[in-house]
Amino acid sequence: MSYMGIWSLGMLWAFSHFQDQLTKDDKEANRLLPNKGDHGLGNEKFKPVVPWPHVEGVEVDLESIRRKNKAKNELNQHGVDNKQQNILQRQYLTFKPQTFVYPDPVLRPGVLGNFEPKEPEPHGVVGGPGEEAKPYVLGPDYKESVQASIKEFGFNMVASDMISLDRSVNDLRQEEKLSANISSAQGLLSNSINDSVKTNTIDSFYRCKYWHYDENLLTSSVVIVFHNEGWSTLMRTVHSVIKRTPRKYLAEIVLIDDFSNKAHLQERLDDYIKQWNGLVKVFRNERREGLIQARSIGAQKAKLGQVLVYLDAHCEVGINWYAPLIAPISKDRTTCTVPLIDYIDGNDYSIEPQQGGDEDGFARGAWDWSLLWKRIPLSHKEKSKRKHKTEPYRSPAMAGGLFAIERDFFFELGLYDPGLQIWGGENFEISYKIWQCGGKLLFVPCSRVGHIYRLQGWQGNPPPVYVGSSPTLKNYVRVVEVWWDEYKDYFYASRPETKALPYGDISELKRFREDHNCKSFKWFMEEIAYDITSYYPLPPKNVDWGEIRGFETSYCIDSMGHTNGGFVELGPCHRMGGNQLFRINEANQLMQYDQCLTKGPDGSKIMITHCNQNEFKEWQFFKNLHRFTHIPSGKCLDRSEVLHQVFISECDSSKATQKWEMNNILSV
Ligand SMILES: [Mn+2]
Repeated sequence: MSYMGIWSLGMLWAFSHFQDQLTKDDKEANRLLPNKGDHGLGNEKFKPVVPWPHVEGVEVDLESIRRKNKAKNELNQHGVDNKQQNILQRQYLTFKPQTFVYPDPVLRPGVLGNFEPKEPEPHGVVGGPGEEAKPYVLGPDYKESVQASIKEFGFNMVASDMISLDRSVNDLRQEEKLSANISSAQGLLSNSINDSVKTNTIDSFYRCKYWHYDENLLTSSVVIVFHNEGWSTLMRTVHSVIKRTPRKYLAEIVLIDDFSNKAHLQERLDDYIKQWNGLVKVFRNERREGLIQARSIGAQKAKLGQVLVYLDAHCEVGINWYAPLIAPISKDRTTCTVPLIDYIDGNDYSIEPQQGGDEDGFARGAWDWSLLWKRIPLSHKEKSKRKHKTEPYRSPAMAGGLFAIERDFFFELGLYDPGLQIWGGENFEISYKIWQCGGKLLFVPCSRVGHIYRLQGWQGNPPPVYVGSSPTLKNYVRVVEVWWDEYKDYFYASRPETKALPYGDISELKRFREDHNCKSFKWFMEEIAYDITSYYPLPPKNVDWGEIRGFETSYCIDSMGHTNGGFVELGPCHRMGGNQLFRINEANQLMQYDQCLTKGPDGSKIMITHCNQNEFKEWQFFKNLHRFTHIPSGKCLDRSEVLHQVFISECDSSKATQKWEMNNILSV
């Protein structure tokens, strides 16, 4: 495997796309790849394209920035009457100002962008499996080993191991038809309008590949966190970055091993990365820190690049992914960017755009009120802000695994909340922090990165023992307590069981919000996340919630994990919440997560099904009578203790099976 990797890497550099942009020194350096024994690529030689403070690894002194800016803020307060203006100014003073001037990218229709490969990219192995991201399907002989690898790693590692680490990929980037309207606007953008008029007749589509970017882009450290990752999917991530990133911008690739215990991630990995002469580094955590804190550790370790680019450990970057992703950050250091994330099939390794979004497949990152990640179609408001479909657009939130942020800015933001554990909620924390404290979060259509989604049947990675119960729920509570202001009630309405969770000390984070004059969540919901409530309306208040127990029995209503039309049943009460946790709200919905209870097709048995805000408003709970009434039928909630069924029947106050109690259950 490693032989194949090295050989194909050599092929790659023979075809280097960027040769005409590179200086003589760079060409020399490239020829040294791979592993010619020279240290031409050593860290000490890496020079940023744009001089920048802190690139040599001096940590940003947050406290002194705060002190300095506080003094400035106080100065500013004198004599300024307009309060709004004052707040705005104070806010932006809390971060280091942008000093570097970076020109806007220019679209020249028909003129190949300056960062584009001049010819189709070479195959890793000519005609090999999975080249051009064509599906690679294994025969039935492999069934057992494939299943075993999915269980262990979440992907079909058997197929992955057969595909070149340097394979070519398909180009999924957007194109758009040239309209008269856009054509005239184009004159404003392009210096070489004559060129574009001439070439329009040849190629009537705008494409990502016609964008031209100033070459004074910031440099990057690519940070990849992994825990017990499969070999070839991890290394294909690294290979793809090296293959498709212009060398002069790639300061280093920093691998953070979050306490893996698989043999292939030890010496074999150390040996393998030697071929890149220090360009690729591995740091190992001494205990399992979890994805979130391991990313913060990655920020500390990656000191060479001006920008930190975070990638999941099972990705492949797309053609010319770098310049479009980094240009907005070079322009404005408080901008954080996210590539469009494509779907790599974990079975056959084909790559397609993600489903969903608008007619172009564009989506904004969002959440529902229980803080689950959602994608919603790009709004008209955002569309109207752009001249071209291929321009970056604003998103309220990111998915979390893939993003780019200026290193110093990330430190100024305090990295991730150190109280967040393992997994979950950190994507919202960073998104809210960026937006509410004066930064921007952009999705970049012309920067594409494929991500392999875990397949069903993966055994997963259990959290380490030292982490207490419900780390993800605690993270959610920290995030809403710090950032959501009065909106946090909507979270607790959706997840009442989290009300008593001990979420730890958040005073530091509250202080951060204050020191940086961060805006309210209400401002954020109105100005940036204005479209979320039309997809996920604010939930009504709860009337009651908890387990629904047969009165004075040990049996509770249990969804059995059924959703979308399954039946609920009666099961022994376990007081763990989950499938036995329900809530009844002021809109008369009896719910579990985003599902409602209603009567089934036979008019009697109770089923559970997905519901919107105005659906299945059917229930009333009379606490003193121990009775649930089904309003449309006038019947009462009933149960059969023998068959464990739950249904509605004619109300009869003498029937014990129609008596219920609802007891709160708090997560611990
Ligand atoms: Mn992932």
